[in-house]
Amino acid sequence: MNKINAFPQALVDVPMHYCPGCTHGIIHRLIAEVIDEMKILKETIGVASVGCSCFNYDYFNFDMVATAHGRAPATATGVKRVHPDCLVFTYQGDGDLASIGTAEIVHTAVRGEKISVIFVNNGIYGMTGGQMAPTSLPEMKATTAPYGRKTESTGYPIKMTEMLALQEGCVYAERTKISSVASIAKTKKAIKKSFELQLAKKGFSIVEILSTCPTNWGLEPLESIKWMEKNLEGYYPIGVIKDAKEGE
Ligand SMILES: Cc1ncc(C[n+]2csc(CCOP(=O)(O)OP(=O)(O)O)c2C)c(N)n1
Repeated sequence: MNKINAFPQALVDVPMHYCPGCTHGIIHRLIAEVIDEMKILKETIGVASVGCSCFNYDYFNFDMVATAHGRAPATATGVKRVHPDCLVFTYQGDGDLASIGTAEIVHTAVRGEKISVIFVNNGIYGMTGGQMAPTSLPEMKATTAPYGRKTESTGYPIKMTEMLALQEGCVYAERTKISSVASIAKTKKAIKKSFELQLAKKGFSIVEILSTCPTNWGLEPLESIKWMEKNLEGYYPIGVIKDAKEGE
């Protein structure tokens, strides 16, 4: 029998700790497949941040660095400058990237650090129990916003990827989602493009991935996907936000 797909070398074959319906595991697999296809297992260094994915160094079969909440882009800056020929990426949730680490991510893009950022946006603080994140939608319920997010007192959801795309140092920014076979394939393509641009010594790039948190949203996994497409995607449209210019 012909094997059409093998377990990625870049992933460790152990059960993951994620809740049913969480998309972190799918995103890990996509990153691993891209690393396998690009044959860069020994030249990849990932930076794990804080949040549900903080243990992803147990799942990736390449070098990983654990860093403090929000500081992954700063850590990745140092790693990349010491290892300019390695592929360096951060893996960050929205609480991590858009709240505690806002300064780090903005200035890393401004400096045009040649790193890739995988930004997993589920609109909530997952690991710590479903608190409101800067990306939570208006009227979205969270444990710290039991009546829903009120824009009068907490402002509006932050569109990080659009903001980062405005910076000269950012060469590529795309938002994708994990909801279907087609959208998963598109997400993989975006991750690959970001990694290829980095190895071609272009600048900073970010792939924002709209994802789900069934546990903290209080929905079944399939309902979560529908909710994500109807609500999160309504506020954060998917597509290429900034494309790498020809010959850049
Ligand atoms: C400086 C600091 N503040 C707060 C925390 C607690 N904390 C750990 S994970 C987390 C939420 C992470 O949410 P997100 O980045 O959205 O990732 P998710 O868990 O949803 O994947 C928080 C607030 C911490 N570890 N360090």
